[in-house]
Amino acid sequence: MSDLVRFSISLEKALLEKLERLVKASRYTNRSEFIRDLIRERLVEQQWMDKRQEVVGTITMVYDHHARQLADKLVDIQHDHQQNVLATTHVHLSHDLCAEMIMARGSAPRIRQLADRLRQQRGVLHTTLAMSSTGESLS
Ligand code: NI
Repeated sequence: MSDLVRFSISLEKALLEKLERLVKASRYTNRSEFIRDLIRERLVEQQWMDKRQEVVGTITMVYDHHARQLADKLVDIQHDHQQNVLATTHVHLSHDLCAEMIMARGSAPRIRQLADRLRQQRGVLHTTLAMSSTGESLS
C-alpha cells in the first residue's frame, strides 16, 4: 500500500451534503474509502476506453439450452477467444434455462467482441458484461 497523503478539497455545500448522503446510503464507514472507490471506478472506466490496456471482465448470460445447436455455438465462440477466457461456470437454472459466467482477460475490444458474439446467438436471452480490472494500477 502506498503512503497516505491528506489533502483538502473545496465543494459546494449542497454537493457535500449529497456526498454525505451517498456515503451513508452506501454504508461506507468513512468518506475517504468512498472517494478511493470512486477514483478506482473512474480508473477502470478509463482502462476500458484504452484499447492497449489489459482488463478483466465477467460475462454472464442466460440461455435456453433447447435452442438448436446453441450450446455448441457458445463453446465454439469461447474457443475462438481461448486466449481471453480464464474460466467458465455453468449453472442449470431450470429445466430449460442455463446461466454461464465467463471470466475473461485481455484488451477491452476483444472482451467486448466476445460478449457481443455470445449475446447475438439465437436463444441467448440476456447477457451482461461486468467491467473490472487486473487491479495492478488501482492502488
Ligand atoms: Ni445447464
